[in-house]
Amino acid sequence: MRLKASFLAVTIALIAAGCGGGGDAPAPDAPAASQDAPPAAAATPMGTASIAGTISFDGTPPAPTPVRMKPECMELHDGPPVSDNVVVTDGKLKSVFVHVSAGLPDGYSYPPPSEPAVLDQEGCMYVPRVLGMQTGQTFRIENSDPFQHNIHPVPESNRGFNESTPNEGDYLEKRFLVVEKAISVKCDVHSWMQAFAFVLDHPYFGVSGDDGSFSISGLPAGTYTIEAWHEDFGTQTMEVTVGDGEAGTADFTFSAAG
Ligand SMILES: [Cu+2]
Repeated sequence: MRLKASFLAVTIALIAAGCGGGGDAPAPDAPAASQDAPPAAAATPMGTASIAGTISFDGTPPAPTPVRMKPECMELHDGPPVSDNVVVTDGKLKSVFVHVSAGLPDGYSYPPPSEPAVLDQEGCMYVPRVLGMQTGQTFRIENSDPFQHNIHPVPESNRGFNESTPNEGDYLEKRFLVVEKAISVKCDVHSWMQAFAFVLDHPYFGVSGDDGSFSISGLPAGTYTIEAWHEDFGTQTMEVTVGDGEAGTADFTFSAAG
């Protein structure tokens, strides 16, 4: 969906550029600044290659630790809630953020998709725990719980905030404008709540699901560095080359040893 939306935005940008400026004789009052604009917005190289993979966990994963929640939160869980920082199912690791960290062609920009990146507050947990978004994309934080949460990201490069969603159904909409990895998102009401937000200037990222899988599509042909990050097990990278229409593979294995 994200990629489709980006493509749509690019298409619209192309149409707009065609209608507005084109031709051999630019309007005499065209702003000089347009000379400095990235070649970009009108020529984002969405491609036909993809890279997918599975994140495995080697060894015995640490046992989930019980989370001692406030009564208002406990009521929302069927059983005792446990931490979700390490979720391993059949040897596959969830919540690994995977993205293209190098190899994209220079000189292009990728407009943010029109739909928001959504982080929910549900049972006094952030869902999903790890998410990605593009610079300038709407970051919507929703509240599915019948009481107050506050959302307190602590970025280093972006502007942080600390605001509440008092009631069920409330939401905040924010934007991060600068590329930044693993922004810690906390709730000052419920100290155990933790999410990590990644802000990238392109759409080529994914997060491993319950089955450890991720996929990144719409890539131009090229050789890419794929970076995989887990909050407890560190960062790994791998180079993958894909041609037009090709499906590349990037499987990673994490372990408690790092
Ligand atoms: Cu909270």
